[in-house]
This record gives sequence, structure tokens and C-alpha cells, in this order.
Amino acid sequence: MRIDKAEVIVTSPDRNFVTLKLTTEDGLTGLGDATLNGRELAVVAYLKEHVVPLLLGRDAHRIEDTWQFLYRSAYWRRGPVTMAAVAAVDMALWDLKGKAAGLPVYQLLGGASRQGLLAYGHASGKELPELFDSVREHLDEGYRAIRIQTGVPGLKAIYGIASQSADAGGGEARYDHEPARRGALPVQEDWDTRAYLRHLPGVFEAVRNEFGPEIPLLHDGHHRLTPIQAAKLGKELEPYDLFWLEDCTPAENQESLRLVRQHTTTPLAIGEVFNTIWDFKDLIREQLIDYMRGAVTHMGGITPLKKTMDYAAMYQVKSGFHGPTDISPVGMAAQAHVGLAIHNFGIQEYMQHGAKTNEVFHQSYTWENGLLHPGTKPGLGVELDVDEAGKYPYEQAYLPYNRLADGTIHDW
Ligand code: CS2
Ligand code: MG
Repeated sequence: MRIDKAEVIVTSPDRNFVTLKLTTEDGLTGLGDATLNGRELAVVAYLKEHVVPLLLGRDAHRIEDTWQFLYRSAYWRRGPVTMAAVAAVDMALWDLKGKAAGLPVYQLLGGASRQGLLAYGHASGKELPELFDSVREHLDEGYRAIRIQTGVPGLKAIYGIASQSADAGGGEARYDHEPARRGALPVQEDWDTRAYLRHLPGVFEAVRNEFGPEIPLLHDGHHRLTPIQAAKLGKELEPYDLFWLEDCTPAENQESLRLVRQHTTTPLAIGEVFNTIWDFKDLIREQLIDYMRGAVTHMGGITPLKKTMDYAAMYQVKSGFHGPTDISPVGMAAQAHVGLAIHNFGIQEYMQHGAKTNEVFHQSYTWENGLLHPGTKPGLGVELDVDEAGKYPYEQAYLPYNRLADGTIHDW
């Protein structure tokens, strides 16, 4: 099954997406997501200039060999750009193998371990009434688990508040559809950790009072706290029984989570900015996290994501794959196949894509009764309408950045 053609398709319906499309000599096509939010064109160049020439004529069946070839022959390993490019090839090859076998990819990964994937949605509000409405909206949409993000008094614009319009100046585009803002330069947001730490526990108390003790609630700290601040927050949130506290502190230094673990039993989820199993090695081996947040697109594909989850299973660490809108429908489908097959599945983030995106990417994954299912079509189950994609050329967009009141740059 020789690879005959390799195309890098860039489109920007509701946001920028980069997709690799492989075509074999027998006309089979495979898709892979290579979207790296705010740095998309770097991956396009990596693919077009360096990877595509290596793929033509290769046997598409040799997934593991191709993965090892791309990872090791580059000499320069790891990192978000490299691993997004490798991921796209890996996903496209699994898509091709599924189509050649006439089976959905999860069947090639060992078959289904459950009926469907528990998924969580993003509820948010600048203040409580808006937040409660957003929670109700998500319950009405069938979500059985909900992430809670709240505004903080005194801060104009912070991560994750849907109603906060994209340009913070009252423009139309909703924030929850896309944290990256179209424009020539990134937008600055402000941050105050002490104000956030004072405010958040009260918000969770109010949400529990309003919606009761059962519903799984999640929160994304978005990498903004020091280890001791994260420990304090985790402890103060314990009465509200969170499903997880995510990215409570930047985790380049994996051992910094030891301090957090010492002080709190609030479950911890980390890993959406990680790119290889090595980034998780100590966190998992030392039981410093409970959920692995890697995304198939940023972890190098289905092959390494499955291996990392097999390693995590030894330590009873479960999956919590990253699933915002900057993971394309191809990436979302790929990680749904992995999620359905692995035993140590925990939960799947599921931020729904916009209408234009769904015109470009025709998915077969389903969302019913709060469960996501990748569908039973051969391969990954997603097709890309190239003509439709052609209507939406790339638009420069950046993720915001943070400065503290004294002007210091801070994690966004
Ligand atoms: C977030 C993302 O969904 C999440 O958990 O951390 O929205 C993240 O900000 C974006 O993916 C960045 O591109
Ligand atoms: Mg996150």
C-alpha cells in the first residue's frame, strides 16, 4: 500500500486547522491533524519541506517503522512542532490501515472497552448567574460532567470565560469557540493569583449548593500557580469534591507536583502541552497525577498516545485527553478511538466545533446521552471536503498572553 501523494491542507473556517492527507496508489486516503494553535504555519513548513518528501513511495502499512523513522532520523527529537507533524502522519496511517482492513481504528487497537466515552463540556461565567445558566445549558446538551471557569473580580479578561468576546472590545466572536484571537499580534490579558485564590473556592461552594454533590465538576488552573499556591487551592477545593484540578502549576519541572501532592487529595490532571511519554514519566511513576491530559495531535499520534496510556495503566493513571476546538475533528476522532479501546479511560474533553468547521470536516463520531463514540466507519471516520476547506484561507491568530499588575509576564 504505497503512499502516492501527501498534501498539507490549511483551512480556517471557525479557526485555523492543518491537516495532512495521504493518498495511496490504490486511491485510499488517510487524514491526520497537525494543528498547533497560534503556530500553525511552523508545522506546515515542517511537513511540506521535510516530511512529505520522506513519505512518498513508503509502505503505508508500516506504522511503527514510519513513526520511529520520523522520530529518530530527524536527530532533533520532541517539541510541539516536530510532534504535531509526526502525529499527523501517524493518524493518517492508522486511518489508511483501518480503511484497508474495513475496520474502525478502535477495532485495530483491541476493540471497544465501553459503550462510549464520558465527556465534559466548558461552562463558564463572569459572575454566578451567568455561570449557572451556562451549567444548565451544558446539562441540557446532555453533558454529564462539566468544567467550571469563572471571572475574577478586578480582572477584565481571563482564560475560559465564553461570554468574554474575542477582542475584549465587544466583538462578535465568542471566546469559548476559540481562545486564539485573529489578528497581527497577540492580545494582553491581566492576572492576579491572590484575587483568583480568594474567589474560586466560593464559586465552587455556590455551584455545589445550586447543582448538588453528584455531578462531576472540573477546573482548569491553566498553569498559573506556584506549587504551594496550587497546594493551597487543591486543599481549599477538597470540600467540593472536584473530578480534577487541571494544570495547577507549570509542569516542566515534574517534581514540583510533589509539593502539591503532599497537601491535597484533589485529583490532578496534567499534560496538554506535553509532547512525549518522557514528559509524563516521573509524574506517572510517582503517582503525582491522576489523569493524563496529552492530546493525540501534540503527543506524536495514536501510536505513542496508546503506549503512554499502557504505561499509565501500571500506575492506575487514567486518560483525560485534551479536546478543545484547536484539536481538529480528525484529532478528536483519533483520540476517541484510543479512548474507546484502552482500559484506563477516564474522561474526554469535548468542546464542540463550529458550524463552518463541521461543513469542512464530515465526522462520524456521535454524541448521545453524554457519551461520545467514534462511530463504526472504517478508519478514523472523518472526511475532509477540500473545496469547502478552500473557501477559508489561513488567518493569522495568536493565543493571548498575561502580564501581572507590575508588568511582569505570567503564564497564560
Ligand atoms: C485549555 C485549552 O481546553 C483546555 O483545557 O487548556 O483551551 C487551551 O487553552 C488551548 O487548547 C490552547 O490552544
Ligand atoms: Mg487546559
